[in-house]
Amino acid sequence: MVTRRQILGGGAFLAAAATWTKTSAMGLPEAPVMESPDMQTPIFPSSGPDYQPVATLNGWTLPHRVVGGVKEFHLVAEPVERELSPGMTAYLWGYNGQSPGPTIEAVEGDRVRIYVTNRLPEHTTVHWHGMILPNGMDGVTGLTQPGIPPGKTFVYEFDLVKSGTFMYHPHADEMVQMAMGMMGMFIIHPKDPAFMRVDRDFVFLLNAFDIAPGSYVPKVMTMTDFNLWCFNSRLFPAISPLPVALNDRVRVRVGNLTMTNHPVHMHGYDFEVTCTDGGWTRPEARWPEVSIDIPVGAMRAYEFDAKYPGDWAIHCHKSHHTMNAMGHDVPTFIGVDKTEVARKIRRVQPEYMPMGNRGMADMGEMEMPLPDNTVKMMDGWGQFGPIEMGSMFSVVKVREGLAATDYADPGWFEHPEGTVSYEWTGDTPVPVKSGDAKTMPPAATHGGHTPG
Ligand SMILES: [Cu+2]
Repeated sequence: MVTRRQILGGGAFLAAAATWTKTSAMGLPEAPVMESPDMQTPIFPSSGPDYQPVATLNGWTLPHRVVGGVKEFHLVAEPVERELSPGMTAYLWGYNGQSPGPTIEAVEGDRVRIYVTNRLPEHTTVHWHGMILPNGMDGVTGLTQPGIPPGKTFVYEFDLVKSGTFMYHPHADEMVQMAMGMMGMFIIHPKDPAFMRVDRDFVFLLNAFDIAPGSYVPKVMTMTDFNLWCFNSRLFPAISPLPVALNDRVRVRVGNLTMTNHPVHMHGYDFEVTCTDGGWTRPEARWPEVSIDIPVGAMRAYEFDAKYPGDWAIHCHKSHHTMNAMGHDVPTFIGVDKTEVARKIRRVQPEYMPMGNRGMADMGEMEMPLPDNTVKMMDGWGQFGPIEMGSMFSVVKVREGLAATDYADPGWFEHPEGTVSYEWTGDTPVPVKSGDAKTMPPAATHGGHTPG
């Protein structure tokens, strides 16, 4: 009788085989799938060094397991249906049910093993943008590895040698796969929990699609003339707000994987870039900003102390990027009297509505029939009326008394009496009282905030 030992022919091999068997029995790590496009509550660490987890706008963090001290993750590259906004769904490619893929979070010094299963109709790879790792783990098809064929699973394994904000995306048929929405963020928290500690840490990607109104699949050949400009594959007013407790130290990390730069502007504060995808910015190398240009293929993180309560807009400052699906070859009619021509057209087309002779703000409240699967050019209602924005726009909501783990939308800001711009009616204005922490405070009364 031939024994198993005789076939394997040696104790060492047997030991190896046993190890293999054990790993095999564990199988691939679970590959969770996210159904919802809503922002999921951050996952606080249950072991290892403490850190403040990130909140991904309209996104989530990929759970992991630990095997022999290695953090194991499982990404599945696959076609997904992503709701860009209620009423508009895109057929994209992404990871684990969503585009962008889930945010991966780990800690400096960790060793990670990331299984990547390819369920796309063509090969793919994953490139870990900004990371210091062995060359063969860099994920460039043909250069550092063969493409992962459809149906196969490849393993990436490396040590996380530095903390910071990184991205992941394919380096295989890159133009198509990124235009289809394949990308995600990779956050490495510092090993020292006190280093660069914040109370709220938001992260999102800037991405763009060209999807004709009424259709579902992005045109992948488009180079610059995209019509949907997104925060994390989502369009305002469907983008999560950024809820912040008064006096929180806040970080906002923004990655750009579109084909153009985006000057991200936040109202109500000045702030400083504290991190790029190259690493943390030294304090002596920072300067105050209110708009931060995010170059193509780059990440910028900025920080501020949330001293001023309110609903503060955060948006791309290219005004075309705060408009949803629109045609750009529309002539300008400002100042043109179209009354007579409209009267004539209505004889044959009774619903005809002349547009844009006073500007285009009317479109914010206009109820027009839309083709299936598209969104209004500008949308969103605030407590004072239509916001007339779309696409790359959201609101930082700074509130007194928000619980540290509360990321729910706190609703609209209740403005203290006398602090809202108003119509002049000929009376002598009453001065707004100062010294109240809830109003825009003068320098001496910064809401009692004590640094640190
Ligand atoms: Cu922009």
